Amino acid sequence: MFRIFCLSIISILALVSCTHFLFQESKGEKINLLRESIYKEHQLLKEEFVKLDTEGSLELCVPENFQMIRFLIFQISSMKDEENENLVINLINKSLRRIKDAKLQLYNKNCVDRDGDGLMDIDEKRKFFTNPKKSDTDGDGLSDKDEIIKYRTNPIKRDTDEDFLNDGHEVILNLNPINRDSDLDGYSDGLEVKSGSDPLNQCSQPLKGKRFKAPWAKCNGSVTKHKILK
Ligand SMILES: [Ca+2]
Ligand SMILES: [Ca+2]
Ligand SMILES: [Ca+2]
Ligand SMILES: [Ca+2]
Repeated sequence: MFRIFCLSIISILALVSCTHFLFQESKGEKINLLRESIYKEHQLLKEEFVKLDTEGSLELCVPENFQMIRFLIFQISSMKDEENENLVINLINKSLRRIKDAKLQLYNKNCVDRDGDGLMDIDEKRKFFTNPKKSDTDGDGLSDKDEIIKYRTNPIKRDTDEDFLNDGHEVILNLNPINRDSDLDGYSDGLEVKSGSDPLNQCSQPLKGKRFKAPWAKCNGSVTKHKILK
């Protein structure tokens, strides 16, 4: 009887220890699998980020998001061997959400416009070569957007038509900033303003100064000459 009792006890102990061993092993495997999947996710995250940022578009479109993603990836890299899988998973998920959001903004052309001139930083840098931190890059009084869309002037050149009147001044005077001789009388707008003649009237002309080659617009009446002011 005692022998049977002893054998039962030994069997139970063996079973408990075996179960404990199996449980430990499966827990270890699970952790290893989890680590492996985290590592893979992290690799994919880094690859996607590098691919998106190859041309620097992401940073130009969503700079704050970009900085955060870069920070999160750095954090994840420095943590992946530690015993805090849950935190790493959270960070990876956070990064993936940020990347998804950044991609969507880039795709929808919903990028930042730091100077508020209506042109996105990414276009100012890549297409127009204007300053994304200055709404009026050339300082002629016209915003970059107005120069590009409305007046068709050069946003990085104060005097687009080179008539010695800057673009903003011409707009104020109702002159054509992309035609150096708005009234087509042969005298440049700059010369007319300097001499006191009317740059919008063919019958009002400077007394002296260079005249462009004909043909000129005709004056219906008599011409008044104006002396160049010093
Ligand atoms: Ca802008
Ligand atoms: Ca301007
Ligand atoms: Ca001009
Ligand atoms: Ca003229």
